[in-house]
Amino acid sequence: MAAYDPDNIFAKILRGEIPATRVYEDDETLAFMDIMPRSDGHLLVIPKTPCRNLLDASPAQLAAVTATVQKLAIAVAKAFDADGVTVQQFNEAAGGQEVFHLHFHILPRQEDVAMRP
Ligand code: DGP
Repeated sequence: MAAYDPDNIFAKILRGEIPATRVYEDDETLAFMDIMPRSDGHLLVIPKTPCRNLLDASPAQLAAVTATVQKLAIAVAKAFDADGVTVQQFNEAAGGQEVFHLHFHILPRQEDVAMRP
């Protein structure tokens, strides 16, 4: 597995070098809107510390990120009056990962509405 690249897009968002619509932040995690939403309310949750993906995560990073994922999945489901929530996470290019900083997708879902590609 390649090393963590500190110039990945999400690291730049963390440093405030590129803009993002931030929706939640605590000491260990940040959440912001996905720039290419596949459902209304599509969020991304990331750790504030360097981590390439799940295969590279420490137990502490994972605990912090998944706690935020659960908190925001509940909040966004309520905010969007969702019928369900899809949580997705990709690892390495072969696993569908495009940005190499650990992130979880939170996608509020409605009955009979397909996720956009
Ligand atoms: P993946 O690594 O396959 O989970 O996809 C990365 C996701 O990150 C994809 O849904 C689009 C989103 N994304 C890519 N660049 C940016 C960006 O500059 N800002 C924001 N907010 N989201 C981005």
